[in-house]
Amino acid sequence: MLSDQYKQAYKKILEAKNILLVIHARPDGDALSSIGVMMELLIKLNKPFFAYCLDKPPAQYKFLPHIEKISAEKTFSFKNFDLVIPLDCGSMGRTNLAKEISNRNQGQFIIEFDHHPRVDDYADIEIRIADASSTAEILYNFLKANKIKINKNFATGILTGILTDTGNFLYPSTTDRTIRIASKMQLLGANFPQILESTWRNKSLSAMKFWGKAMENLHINKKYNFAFSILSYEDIKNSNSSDEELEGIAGFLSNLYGVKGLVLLREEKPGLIKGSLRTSHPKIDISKLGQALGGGGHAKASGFVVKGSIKQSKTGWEIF
Ligand SMILES: [Mn+2]
Repeated sequence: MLSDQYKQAYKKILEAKNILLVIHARPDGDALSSIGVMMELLIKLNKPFFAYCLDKPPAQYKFLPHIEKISAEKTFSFKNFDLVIPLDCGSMGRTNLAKEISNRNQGQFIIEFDHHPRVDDYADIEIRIADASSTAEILYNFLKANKIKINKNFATGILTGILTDTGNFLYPSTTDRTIRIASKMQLLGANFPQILESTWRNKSLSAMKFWGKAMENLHINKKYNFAFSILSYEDIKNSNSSDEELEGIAGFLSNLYGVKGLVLLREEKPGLIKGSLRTSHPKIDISKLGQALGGGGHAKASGFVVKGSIKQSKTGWEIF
């Protein structure tokens, strides 16, 4: 039972002496909110912890509680932790601690909080709800199950994670529960307009023009009733757009009516193509296509990376 897992996880946290928190590389709003919620809890409990992420948080998230405590440097000794908590990581590889986790000592315990479909089975307590909107939503359940009072910092983190991972309630992962929790978070002090200002109404002119480029290059393959758009390395190089902005474009393009799904292909570095897959079709699990191409993700939002270059030709686009 999940509620038992929440209680066991909390018991382990209360017993732990030194805790390592980790989120995925190139962190998004949900990952940063989730680690912020966990830091708020550990600070309240007076627990020593280290918060680690391979990459620095994007500047737009500086409003999140405790975000300045996240370190992108591995300045810790892994063996000194008796509890490791990966949040929103998807797979062990995305923690950048796969080696350490695989070779961990007996007595080093792992509690995983995640809403991605399972890739690796490595946690001692695995709290995974693949149809939750966000890891932040799962943390709400966790706080609730353990009767922890939700203050403004918790509420801000939980609402930010929900908003950023659902594209502000647009994606099919938004359920009645998600909206109910979001509404509670606002009542408990989360500032919805301020979160939107920081996470959504923050597009630069060059970013907007870049979105225009993605829309201009949007096509529908009639045979499969599948939409695609392309951003070449040249486009990306000139745009200065962050990974999250690019994901946002894929989310926006998925508003296209009447298609089964959509792929946004972009050459991020010369010779490396990233694909973002989206569908809002109730019967399609697009993560299967993502997995077939060596990637992963969710049923409605998935992605992959392949080697190759994109060039525009007279007849369309060529990938080689
Ligand atoms: Mn997430």
